[in-house]
Amino acid sequence: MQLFGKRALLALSAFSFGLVTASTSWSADSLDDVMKRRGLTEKDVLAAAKTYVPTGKRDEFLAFASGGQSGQVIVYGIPSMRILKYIGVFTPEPWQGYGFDNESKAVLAQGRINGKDILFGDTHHPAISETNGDYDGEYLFINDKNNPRIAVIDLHDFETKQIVVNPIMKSEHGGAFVTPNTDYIIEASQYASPLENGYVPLSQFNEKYRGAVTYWKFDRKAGRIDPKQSFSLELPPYSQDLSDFGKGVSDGWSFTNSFCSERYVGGIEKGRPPFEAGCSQKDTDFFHMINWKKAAEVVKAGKVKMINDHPVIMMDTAIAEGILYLVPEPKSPHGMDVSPDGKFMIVSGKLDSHTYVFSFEKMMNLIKNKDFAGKDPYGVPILDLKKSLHTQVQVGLGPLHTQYDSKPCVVYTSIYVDSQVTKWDYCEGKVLDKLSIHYNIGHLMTMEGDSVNPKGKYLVALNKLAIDRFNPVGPLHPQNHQLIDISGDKMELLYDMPLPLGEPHYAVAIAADKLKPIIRYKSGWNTRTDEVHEGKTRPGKERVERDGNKVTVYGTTIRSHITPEIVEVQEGDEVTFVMTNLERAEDQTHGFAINGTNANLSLEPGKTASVTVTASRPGVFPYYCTEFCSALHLEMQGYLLVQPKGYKEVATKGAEGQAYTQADYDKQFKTNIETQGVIDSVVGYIVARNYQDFPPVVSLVEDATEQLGFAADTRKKAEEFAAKNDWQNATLWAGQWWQYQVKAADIGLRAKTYLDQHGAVEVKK
Ligand code: CUK
Ligand code: CUA
Repeated sequence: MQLFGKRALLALSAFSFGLVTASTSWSADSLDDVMKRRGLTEKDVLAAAKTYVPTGKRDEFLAFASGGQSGQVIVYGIPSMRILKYIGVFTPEPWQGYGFDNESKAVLAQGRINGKDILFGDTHHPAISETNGDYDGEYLFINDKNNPRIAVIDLHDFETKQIVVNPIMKSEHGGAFVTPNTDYIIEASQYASPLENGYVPLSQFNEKYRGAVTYWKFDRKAGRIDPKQSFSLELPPYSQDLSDFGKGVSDGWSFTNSFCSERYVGGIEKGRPPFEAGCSQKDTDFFHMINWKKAAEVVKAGKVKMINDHPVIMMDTAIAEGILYLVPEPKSPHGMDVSPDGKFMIVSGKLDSHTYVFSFEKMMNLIKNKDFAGKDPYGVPILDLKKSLHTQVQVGLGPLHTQYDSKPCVVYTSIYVDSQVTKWDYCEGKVLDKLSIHYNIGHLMTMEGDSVNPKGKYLVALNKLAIDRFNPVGPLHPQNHQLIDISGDKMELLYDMPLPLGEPHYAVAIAADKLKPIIRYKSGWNTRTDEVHEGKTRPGKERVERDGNKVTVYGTTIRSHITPEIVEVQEGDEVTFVMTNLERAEDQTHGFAINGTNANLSLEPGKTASVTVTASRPGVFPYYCTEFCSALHLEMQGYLLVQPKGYKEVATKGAEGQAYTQADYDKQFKTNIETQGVIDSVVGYIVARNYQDFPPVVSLVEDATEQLGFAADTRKKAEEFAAKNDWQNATLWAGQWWQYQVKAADIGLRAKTYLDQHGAVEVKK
């Protein structure tokens, strides 16, 4: 404490004597020197200049990538490719306390299947909520392929709020994609299975196995999916794949492609050819064209079968009502991307070198005229491929996904086998440019590229393999996201970003200025239900309540102490800590962890979170704050003491360390008075400038003022004890008073630095 005290005072006095000034010197290296030394070409330097975002500056776009097998979402900036956040979604994420506090455990518990916790997810397709087909930056949805589920993430705080489990699917892939006003989120099955739960032999595949598509109703006001208003359509047992919603002229329709329309059931272990052979025999598969608006009316009219308590429109109803059609598409297709105006649907065949552009107008005419090429085995009308096509373009071997540019008719398709991105014109049907990537691209993403208003500028190639791009880290390589400049005629590769969390499939990117996340919660907030937490605790109201063997600790955290600091319980008690972070200052998060348990909270400013532990064995269990939140962070500690059953207190001597005298008190008092002088000079420096023009400084000043208020309160306590000649308590409270002063000074210096760096000017009084 003394050492820090001297250092802090030194820093403070250095400031007050004007010795601390912003550094103006710059490295003596010239750009040429650096290029030579690091072996950089002019092209490298240009690419660097296009991606580099200097300290303090921000990115133009934010990307949300699926985290693949990690079950999370990865957030990064474009063009810098700096990772900003991993959002815990289907999998516990310790830093955020996700899956460790009771509130987020309740969210993960929504994702239980047959009562079982599922602790991973295979996330594929994130979707940002839309208003009139434009990204609105309010919500993000993402699917889990392995255990058919959709999660809702609120982009006001980047937290997962809800997980819904698909009631009829056993596997999925074609989600999450949203309607132009986010009325519905689509989820399409992948591997056909019986819609009911239970065993059905594969010999009954054609009759009993089914695909399906679910339309999840999104309640925008509640910010949650409403499962009661959601419904599904029964589909043939083709392996449904990607989906997209129509927009503009095609609003009201959705499109879902499929592979293995051969309905092969495998059996390699019996000497039969594997799935990959049986599922790629035919030249074409089918995409499903579904009138979801009409389907919603059919559900309202009650023409559904309840399966697992969930309304399903069966195929014969869908056929009779004219809401389901099939369109042949290149075999083993991937990608289903509707153009910004909704007039075209682009599909690629993984085993074809062509990409097919379907015309919504042509298909609607065929439907209107009942001009069908035939029916599938389930009676679903099939449209003629040639009559549905606008054009067909040879783009390369193994085309997958397509994204739209801001320039009319321009699109980019990922070419998996050739490891390329092909830029082409879907109106004219011609290739414009090709760029090699490293290696084996899956999805690709342009800025707001699946909205009605793509922004162009950048493209990210989400590559499946990295091979030799990065320093080797063992056989499991990171993924490689490559940033490509698409502002000119020729695509230019700018940057390789390794992503080491899982295999992202799709990603979406939104203009950063559309996102308006909060920086603190309303005080005492349950961030998972978005309500005031029932255990919200105000300063001074911290307490421990007991009800039988249930003990509830209503605690708070603030720099730099946890209240209470000592919690004594008996062996066998069930102890719940409900902790409220009292901070209002930006980024002043505290953690809370208890030895020997999984208790691990992240308490962002204003948040209340709880955790329950069972005191199953007697002992001493230190708890502490896990975030380095302040100079006395290490002292942000406490003890959970679990007494053995039947324990009787015995009096002991010399319980704790040091005894203090009047001289100690006087010394501390003098230090504090001197420190106050220094603080006053910092305050003087700030208020002499136009600090009110800088909102971050205004909130720092508020925070410092609060700390000084605490300092004044503790000074009073110190003086009261001094008046009673209780030098022990007087000295310790004087020490606490000084702690608040140091915090205020720390904040003051941060404000001063900010003002210096942002060109604040002196104001004349
Ligand atoms: S999928 Cu993985 S590359 Cu799930 Cu959209 Cu195409
Ligand atoms: Cu709070 Cu460390």
